Amino acid sequence: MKEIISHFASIDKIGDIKPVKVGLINDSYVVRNLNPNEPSWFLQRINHHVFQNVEGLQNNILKVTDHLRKKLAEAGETDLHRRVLRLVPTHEGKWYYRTDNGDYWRVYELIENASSHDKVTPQSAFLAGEAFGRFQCMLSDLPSDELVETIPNFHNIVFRLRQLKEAVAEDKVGRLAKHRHIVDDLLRREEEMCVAERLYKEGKLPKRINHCDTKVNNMMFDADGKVLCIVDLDTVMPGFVICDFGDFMRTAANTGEEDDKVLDNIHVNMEIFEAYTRGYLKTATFLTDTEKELLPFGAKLMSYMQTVRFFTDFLNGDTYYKIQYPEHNLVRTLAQLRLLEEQEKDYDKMREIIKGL
Ligand code: GN1
Ligand code: MG
Repeated sequence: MKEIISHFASIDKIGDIKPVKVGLINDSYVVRNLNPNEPSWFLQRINHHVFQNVEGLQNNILKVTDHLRKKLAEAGETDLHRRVLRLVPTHEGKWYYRTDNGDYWRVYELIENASSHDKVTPQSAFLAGEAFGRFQCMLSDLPSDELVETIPNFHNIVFRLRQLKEAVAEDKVGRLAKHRHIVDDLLRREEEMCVAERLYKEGKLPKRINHCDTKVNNMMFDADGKVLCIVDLDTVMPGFVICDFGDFMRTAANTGEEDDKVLDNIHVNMEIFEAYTRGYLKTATFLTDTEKELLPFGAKLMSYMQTVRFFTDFLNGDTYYKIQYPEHNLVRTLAQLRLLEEQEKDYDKMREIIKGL
């Protein structure tokens, strides 16, 4: 590890290296800088099976962070090193380092005195809503043809359902028989869930630059509970804003865990839903009426899409998401499906809240 970080930083300054458990895709470490006047580092091994175009991925992140930094500076922000991620180049001036065995690594400056949370209060949900709206606003004039699609069809539910159907047809590891009812449960909702893709084709729903992974813990707060910045920029690419809205609700407005084994823990936290929406509508001033109307649908769509993705991975033998125990992807599937059912029960309430706002 020390050898890897030394391609980015001066070897005589490197202190402790500790793994951190964040996310289901990349491997992350905090590397302490022995020079107390300079920032420490956040080292990541990029999962290049998931992100197959690492060059394109890193270029995206560079463009996005440069753009955000420029916007923040124009708005008079001074604490720039904590308000936006900053990549650290290698000694050769590259934005990633490839080892002889084909692994890819990158380094960010560590954002000090900041933390992310798996649960939020209504107050912090409001601030989070404002922050994600602002994030989309700041990126709205970055030409989207300058970004590559780091994972093609990432939030395209038509594509995700095709992957599910393939997994069902192949049943590679013989896991289908006991769980066929899940396939039925999912496919019964197929037509409804593909409505956004249909509206897009008809020119009624735009794509905008999205974060595409607005999990609640992808946002850093300072010690006073103020939002500092949005992290995990791997999937910033054009998409439907209702998906970013929905992914936050999937993770933050759930009283249970993403992989809760106790399904009765799982309900929609309506207070969080209301608070986030209020914050988001305040800053996301670009939304069309169709987008606003589809926000509660976005919440359902993302729980549905995550159910489809977890279950597809379960059927394929757990090749995509990191798992902690053998049936983890099944447990995740059932928890996300329950969340979807809860959101369906509360759908009219969610729509009322949006109308009221
Ligand atoms: C993955 O690794 P992480 O936690 O940032 C996934 C997201 C899923 C999420 C589910 C590139 O995100 O799309 O919503 O797990 N990222 C990728 O927890 O597939
Ligand atoms: Mg991510």
